[in-house]
Amino acid sequence: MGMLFSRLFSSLFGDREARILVLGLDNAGKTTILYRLQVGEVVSTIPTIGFNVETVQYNNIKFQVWDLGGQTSIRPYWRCYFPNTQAVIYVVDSADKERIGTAKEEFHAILEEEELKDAVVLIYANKQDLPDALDDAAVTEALNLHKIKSRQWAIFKTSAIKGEGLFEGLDWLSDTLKSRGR
Ligand SMILES: Nc1nc2c(ncn2[C@@H]2O[C@H](COP(=O)(O)OP(=O)(O)O)[C@@H](O)[C@H]2O)c(=O)[nH]1
Ligand SMILES: [Mg+2]
Repeated sequence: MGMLFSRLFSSLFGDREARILVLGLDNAGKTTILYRLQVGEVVSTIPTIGFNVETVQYNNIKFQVWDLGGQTSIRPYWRCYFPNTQAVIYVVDSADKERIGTAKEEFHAILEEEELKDAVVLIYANKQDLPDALDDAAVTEALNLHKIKSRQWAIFKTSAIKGEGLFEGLDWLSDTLKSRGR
């Protein structure tokens, strides 16, 4: 995995510090994905304001993860993490139909953040191994992805548990960032 990752990401960002945010509702599978990628040690920190941020540093690329939804009072503090973000990986529990509406609202709220306006967006329709999971077309519809204008995005079916689809998504991300000269 480490080698594959090098191929995907080495020299992609030069020496520049880059950030990839991995976001989504709690229980979507974000932490599982972070461990699945096996690119480094996951460090968990709780800033004074009180939300849990998991970080993996891979060369000059920082992957950072936290849960969306819940407490609105801490949201302004998320902005500390937005500068230098090249990409957002948005993880959806495709089997959680009850909360897919919330997942959609949180997603579009994140896209409206000024400092994330240039970030490309990769959506993982996760938990595809569950029998009642929505497929990528259904998640596209549920999240209203076609509403996204002037931003590159793609959706991939994944199973973090089985390790499926994750690298296909990262391949797209890598190609997309490369074509933008980043
Ligand atoms: N069936 C299935 N379960 C998953 C998948 N990804 C994560 N999970 C499970 O979903 C739960 C929440 O995962 P976690 O990574 O902690 O979600 P987070 O809150 O987004 O970080 C855990 O019990 C995981 O084992 C998946 O692709 N398929
Ligand atoms: Mg987590």
